[in-house]
Amino acid sequence: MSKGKDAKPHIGIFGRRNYGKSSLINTLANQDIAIVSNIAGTTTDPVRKSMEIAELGPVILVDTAGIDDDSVLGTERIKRSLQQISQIDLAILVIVNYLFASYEEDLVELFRKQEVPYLIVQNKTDLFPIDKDKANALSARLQVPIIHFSCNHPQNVSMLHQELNKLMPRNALHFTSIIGDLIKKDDVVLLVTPIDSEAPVGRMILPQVQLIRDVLDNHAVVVTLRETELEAYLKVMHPKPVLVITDSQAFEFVNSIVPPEIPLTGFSVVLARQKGEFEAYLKGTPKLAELKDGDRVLTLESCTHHVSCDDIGQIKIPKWIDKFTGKKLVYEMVSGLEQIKRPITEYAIVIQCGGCVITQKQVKNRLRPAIEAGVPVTNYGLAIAFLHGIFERATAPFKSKDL
Ligand SMILES: Nc1nc2c(ncn2[C@@H]2O[C@H](COP(=O)(O)OP(=O)(O)OP(=O)(O)O)[C@@H](O)[C@H]2O)c(=O)[nH]1
Ligand code: SF4
Ligand SMILES: [Mg+2]
Repeated sequence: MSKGKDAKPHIGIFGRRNYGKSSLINTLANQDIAIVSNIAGTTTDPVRKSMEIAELGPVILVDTAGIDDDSVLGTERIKRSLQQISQIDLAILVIVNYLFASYEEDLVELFRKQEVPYLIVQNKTDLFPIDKDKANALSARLQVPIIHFSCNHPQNVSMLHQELNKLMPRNALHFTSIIGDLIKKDDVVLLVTPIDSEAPVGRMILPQVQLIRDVLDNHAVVVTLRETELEAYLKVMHPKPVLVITDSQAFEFVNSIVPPEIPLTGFSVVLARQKGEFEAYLKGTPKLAELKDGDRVLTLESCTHHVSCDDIGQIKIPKWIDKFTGKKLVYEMVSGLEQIKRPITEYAIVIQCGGCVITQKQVKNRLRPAIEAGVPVTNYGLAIAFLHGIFERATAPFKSKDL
């Protein structure tokens, strides 16, 4: 089953300048898609290439700028290369002639910290002799595979494919069902999708499409309607839905119509469970009620170009929080991978968007500093549910389940 475009597994390639990182991408893709030259520093910024790799299927390879001890690259560029580590599911570290010094040690330390599995490609073996003892010692010390390779004579490419396949975390590779544990074959799920001035013209938004597909994948039935048709249809609907999922913005209204015996939740609550730190959200969300005057609220949006969350994070959620708490709060928003302006402990709560265009791992890494520092975290869907007094109802369908 394939995932959305940006949710494909990401493999990052790291290593010193001129070591053949871009050449390796071309070899893996079996075509010239990355620029290669014998001038050190050819790749200047991280570049993402979408491709099919034997064994793994569609992946995104991230080519990074080589950084090394003599690097003349600016610190910004180095930072951008290292930032990629939080975005990937698997790393390839390219070395040449077994040089493994502080630059490589620092990189593998970052891989370890961010729980990114990696392997080592010892490249340019056509120029430098293979030393099995050195390779075995390094592999044993780091507990990772080392593949002897030459981009000029890539006989070992299928071995590399196999190792990548072995190391790739299964959850990055396989799409897990969003609500498969809540429904069974032939169940009916009712989706409420308001079509207002904010709805994109002529299409459904990604979370709605993902859920429709998920219900169908589970051989269940999905009925989709607007909130305007909900009341009349529910009266005649037979069999009744096992679950109603509504757009979070229509939550209050839908909550007033769907009888209490029918489980009700929101698209963003469902997606928070699939992609995010759901347990931490369940604990963190009620902290919204404890905000005090002067507290800082940090909102994290994962798109740089706001695709479908235009003013939810910037205007609506702050307005609802102000109304709910009656406090004077300071709101800050960070988009994409932008740096968070202050130390994370200066924020009273962190609100993450639905993260619909990024991977689970990327959401987790984005929230890790806050969770490690004990700063409460929540997300759009759960915060909206809480601020509208329906948090309990919206999360109840999942509380009886193993999270
Ligand atoms: N002989 C030999 N040359 C190689 C091999 N792999 C890459 N090269 C050459 O090494 C040079 C650098 O290759 P790139 O792929 O541009 O290296 P890079 O690591 O992407 O370098 P930066 O982008 O500068 O960080 C080019 O001239 C390649 O043709 C190899 O296995 N053997
Ligand atoms: S939920 Fe996040 S990732 Fe999805 S459209 Fe909104 S800002 Fe972008
Ligand atoms: Mg390069």
